[in-house]
Amino acid sequence: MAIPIMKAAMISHSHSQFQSQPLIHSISAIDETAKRRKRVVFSSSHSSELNPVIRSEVSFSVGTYLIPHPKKVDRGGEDAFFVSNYNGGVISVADGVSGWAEEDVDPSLFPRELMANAYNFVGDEEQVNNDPQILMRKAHAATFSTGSATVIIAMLEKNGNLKIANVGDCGLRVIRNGRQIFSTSPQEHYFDCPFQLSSERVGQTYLDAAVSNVELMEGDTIVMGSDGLFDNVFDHEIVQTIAGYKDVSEAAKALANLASSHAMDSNFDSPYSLEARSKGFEAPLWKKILGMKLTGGKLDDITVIVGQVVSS
Ligand SMILES: [Mn+2]
Repeated sequence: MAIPIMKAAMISHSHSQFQSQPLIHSISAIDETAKRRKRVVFSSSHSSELNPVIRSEVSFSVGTYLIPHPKKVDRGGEDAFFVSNYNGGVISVADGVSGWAEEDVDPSLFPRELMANAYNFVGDEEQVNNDPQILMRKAHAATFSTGSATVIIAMLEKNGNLKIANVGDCGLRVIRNGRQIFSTSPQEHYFDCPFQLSSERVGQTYLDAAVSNVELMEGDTIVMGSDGLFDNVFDHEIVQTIAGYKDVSEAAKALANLASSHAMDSNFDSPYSLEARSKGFEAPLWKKILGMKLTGGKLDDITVIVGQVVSS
């Protein structure tokens, strides 16, 4: 049965009841795994002497931070992610589509199972190791929970080639020498209804993924996140924030905290509210239909992964 699923579109109200609540780092099996592996420095025994252009091999040093939606703190939110140190590093975020709660389905189950499956396939199955789209296909096929999720997977090869497969509105930015040099683009059916992998036939598949390749260099920084980051923090703020931190874990935490404070600020003109206005949502219609203000951040789960390219 086709179930129209929309993501929750919550603009914070002027007197947020959430502001006094502590923001607790999500605890889940996947998150624990990711935390244990967040320092990814790969040493290699492979020689590059066959390559006439001598480049040192590279890998990601990774920091992660997740802040659940203020109303979903007790269950850890509906984002999931993993970090693997396979090859130069494999990182991924999945964002459970919250509309499933209206069908009495826990929206966190699908993305968590999807990420656990993807993590388990990495390194074990030869054919997935060079193609994030194939990894996405396998992980999706192995996921039996009901639900749906947006998902992004990025794989770094030791020669610096970053392969990205993206379904929906998670995203990735590449920053080099203080400037953003690459960004993924979100895919959506209509405002606030992103492409999504689903347990239902109506959803998208790996074939719908936007696929990108970026040649990374030592010193580059990538920022991957769920829409909770990109709906609340502008790209120039990401670049600015990253510049202030050497430690990737500190950088990820700072970005997540910035997204969280913007999400709860009803006066902040966020990327999300700009997008809403550009799609024709105007007060008072906006207020009337959604009971929300036109400005403000978007309350959501916020996942941030910061990866710095280091020589290994
Ligand atoms: Mn989200």
